[in-house]
Amino acid sequence: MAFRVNKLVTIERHISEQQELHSSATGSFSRMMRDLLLALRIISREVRRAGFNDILGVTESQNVHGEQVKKLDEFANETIIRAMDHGGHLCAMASEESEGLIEIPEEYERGNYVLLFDPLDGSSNIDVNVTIGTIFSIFRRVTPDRVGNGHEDDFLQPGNRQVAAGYALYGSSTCLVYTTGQGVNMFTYDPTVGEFFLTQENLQMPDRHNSYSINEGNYHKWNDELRRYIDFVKDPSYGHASYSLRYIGTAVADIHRILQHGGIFMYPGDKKNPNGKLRLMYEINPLALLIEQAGGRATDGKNRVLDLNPEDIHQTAPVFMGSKANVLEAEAFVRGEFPSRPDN
Ligand code: P6P
Repeated sequence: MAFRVNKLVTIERHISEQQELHSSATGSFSRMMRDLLLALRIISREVRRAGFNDILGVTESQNVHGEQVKKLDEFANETIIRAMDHGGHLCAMASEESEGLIEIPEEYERGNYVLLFDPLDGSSNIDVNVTIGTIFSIFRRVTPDRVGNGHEDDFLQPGNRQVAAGYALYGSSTCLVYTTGQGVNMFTYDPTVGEFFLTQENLQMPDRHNSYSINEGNYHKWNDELRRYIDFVKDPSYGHASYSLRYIGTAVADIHRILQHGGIFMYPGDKKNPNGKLRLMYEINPLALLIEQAGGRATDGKNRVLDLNPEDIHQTAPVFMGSKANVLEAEAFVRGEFPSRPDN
């Protein structure tokens, strides 16, 4: 479990202390995180005010996936771009809401990192006041010139090469959870002082928990192996307590619960969408890095998702992630290995 923190540590101080641990650090990453935090504070404010603003509801535009773009999506997208495009840390950005790469305006310096983000995950929940979040993923650029604009090659890297990943969650409070590969830390936002305070250090999830998170409405589209797993978790005659179903419809919120309490989240492939629905680069990869850093497991039902070599920035992938024992159990079903009921 995570260590609850009493000392008052702001995220800025935590980032600078982390930077001091790496003698080669130039401070560029710290300054990039500072700029991102500004965007997240502004998005959090707008989310909290959305009920009173006229930014609820939809715009007339659609994103690359044909999904109606809601006004808060657009606001979050623009806020991140405006906060991040001039700091000199990035050579390009990619967003769920933008089909192509987002270039750094020519008047600004380019840097050695690329940022991918889902500005507002859980769009379908915006108008019904259910938790939504912002997910981000950061890679070091790989293109040889390292001075010009970023290229698609800088983005199409396996998730195991992320230098940082995290999310902001706009729930009963706003929190930030992120990792740079040295464990998972959580910060809770106090809007009265405008600071994110460290609330959980080196978060480690339980190895197993009897809860599962999946859209059961897709049951008819799944293959028999997956159906048998879902039937199994609900059937105590196999000798386990029946599982609870928890599904918010905002992946980052479901994963936040799993990081704290354990369990398994699944968005599998099905007959209609064999590659699932969640996007590999800016939803699955960052969440999978956090899950692994917190002691969990994240696969596509067979292969570690962080080892998948992407071919397109917006590609989707099936995903099973959460407590290690739960994910391994689900993978056994996917392989066609079914347990027998204990002798009564
Ligand atoms: P469904 C939100 O739009 C999202 O991308 C994820 O955050 C969420 O887990 C999933 O879609 C919900 O999809 O098909 O269950 O409504």
